[in-house]
Amino acid sequence: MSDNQNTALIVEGPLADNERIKGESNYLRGTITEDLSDQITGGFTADNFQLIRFHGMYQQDDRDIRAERAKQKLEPLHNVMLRARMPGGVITPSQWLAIDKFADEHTSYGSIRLTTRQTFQFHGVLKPNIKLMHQTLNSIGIDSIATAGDVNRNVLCTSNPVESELHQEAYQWATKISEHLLPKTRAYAEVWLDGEKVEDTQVPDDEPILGKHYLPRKFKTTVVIPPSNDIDVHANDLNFVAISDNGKLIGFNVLVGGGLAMTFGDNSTYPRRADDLGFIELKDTLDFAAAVVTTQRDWGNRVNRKNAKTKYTLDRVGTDVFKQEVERRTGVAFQASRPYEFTSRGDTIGWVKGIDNKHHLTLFIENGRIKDNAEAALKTGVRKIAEIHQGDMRMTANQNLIIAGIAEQDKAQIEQIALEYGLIDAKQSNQRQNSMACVAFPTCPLAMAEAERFLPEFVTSLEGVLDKHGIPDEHIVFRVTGCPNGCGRAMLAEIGLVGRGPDKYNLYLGGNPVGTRIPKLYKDNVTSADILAEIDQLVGQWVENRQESESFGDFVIRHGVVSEVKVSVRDFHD
Ligand code: SRM
Ligand code: SF4
Repeated sequence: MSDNQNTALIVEGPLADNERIKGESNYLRGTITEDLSDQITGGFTADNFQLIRFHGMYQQDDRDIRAERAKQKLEPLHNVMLRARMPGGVITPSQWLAIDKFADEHTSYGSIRLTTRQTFQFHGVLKPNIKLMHQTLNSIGIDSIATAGDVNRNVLCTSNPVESELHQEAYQWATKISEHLLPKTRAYAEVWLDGEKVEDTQVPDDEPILGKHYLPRKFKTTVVIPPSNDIDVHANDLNFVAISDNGKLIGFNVLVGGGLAMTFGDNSTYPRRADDLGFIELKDTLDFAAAVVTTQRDWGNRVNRKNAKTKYTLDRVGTDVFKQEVERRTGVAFQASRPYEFTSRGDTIGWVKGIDNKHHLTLFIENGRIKDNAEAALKTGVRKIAEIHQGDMRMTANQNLIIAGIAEQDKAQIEQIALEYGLIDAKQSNQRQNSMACVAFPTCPLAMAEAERFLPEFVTSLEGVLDKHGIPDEHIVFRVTGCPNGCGRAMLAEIGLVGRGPDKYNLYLGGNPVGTRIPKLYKDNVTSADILAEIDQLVGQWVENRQESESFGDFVIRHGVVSEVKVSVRDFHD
């Protein structure tokens, strides 16, 4: 819990410009429709640049060719990235076939990118194809409402449906929470799906939960089933930790205030673990979800966006004050937290058999990038599986893909396809399967260093280090993010790299394997070669001095290499 309790409930001062944009947007419409028909620019202008985010899109350009285009006096080649809303990451094979086709025909990168929040992104959709994209998705039951912007984002849920009944219940809650917290404006249908105009219906828009100005900042929610922490609760504003009795869900512990982003040089920003507020019964779930969201809506910092997330609200007003307000709004008191334990975090790659006798195959997808290239035709392989698969598919929060609910008689054929297209590869090390990077270059406008394109080769070097020290089958949770926003969740890794500039990273150490500890800065602004040398030396010390089954992250703290981050606001920057 925070040690910084000062009960200024509302931050006074001139509001951030995003507040004006939201307030003047007519419930997120802006002038997006006018911009769509403007042929002069390939991008969106003024406020619409921000507003399209609430509809699940970001304006981008290819940074690899930006300088060259500028030399030719051309505007950047604007396009959009779309992020779909897929609560719990569940997608049917027929939906997959449709998105696979769209990626081929209408995106400049021809790929489907699985994200760290259990959904997929299209990169490189040009303006003339944007409406077609939304209409194609709508025709298969997918939308991209509120996957970006100051709203509750895609709701995550533990991926592997191995305990089928419990997973089904948890997944249904993820879906219900997502629907409950979704913006109610009809702007999305009106702008992208040619839905009826609000003036014609005579029914005005209303946002009973989010309000006309929506939330102060992005908001992230999960439903997690211990002992797996595959969705990384501490990266999220609001978590419902499933508490079960004899395989039946009976309620949730509610964890609030996690988040990983920071800004270099601004010590008022930091990654923070979520606090456990207590246990609630199932029947109260939606009320508590709304109460946490509305408390953050009313108390979150609307003056400074850098300090606007729930984690900062908790540290500013005090966790107990926040908790009491949530109880006041629901009229229900939290009960004492029920015991639970996280014992794992990564996905279990390969086959598992569920308690319903169905088989689930988790495919490791490096950095979530599904594409055909010279080494492997992963995209074709997934398509071939989707063409015959009778169950469903699940995108994981570790950027992998589960082919779920496979009957015994279909197992061999699916395995055969996965092997043929490189989706199962016995040569992949545990280290590779427990390494992850954010997108970064060329599409991310905020990237300071490479991440996705950097990771594969660096992991090969890491494998070399483990091999040299005689532990080729072990792994250290390793993550890279191209800037301090932390999309690859390096701030929950045992070894985390955070991009500072071309081939320059900050090296953080000391997260733990189950993702309940924030790592600490060890070396600032170092090259990848220097980082590798440091890791080589530290792994040598770990192997020589570790206690029985002591993880690398635990070792570096016990050995005094870095100090432990117990309370972020106090320890992270000291
Ligand atoms: Fe993220 C912004 C990609 C998960 C914290 N993130 C971005 C943008 C949209 C850049 C931008 O604002 O223009 C990136 C687009 C890159 C691209 O070309 O695709 C981007 N974030 C991603 C994804 C695709 C990374 C990935 O490799 O999978 C993840 C998409 C998740 C999804 O499906 O919704 C992604 N982003 C995360 C996570 C991890 C998580 O949520 O588990 C975090 C850290 C957790 C947290 O929120 O604290 C994260 N992204 C950010 C931030 C910093 C927010 C903050 O609190 O300050 C930004 C920048 C911002 O919001 O201003 C950002
Ligand atoms: Fe882009 Fe930074 Fe997020 Fe990586 S961490 S995707 S570089 S915003």
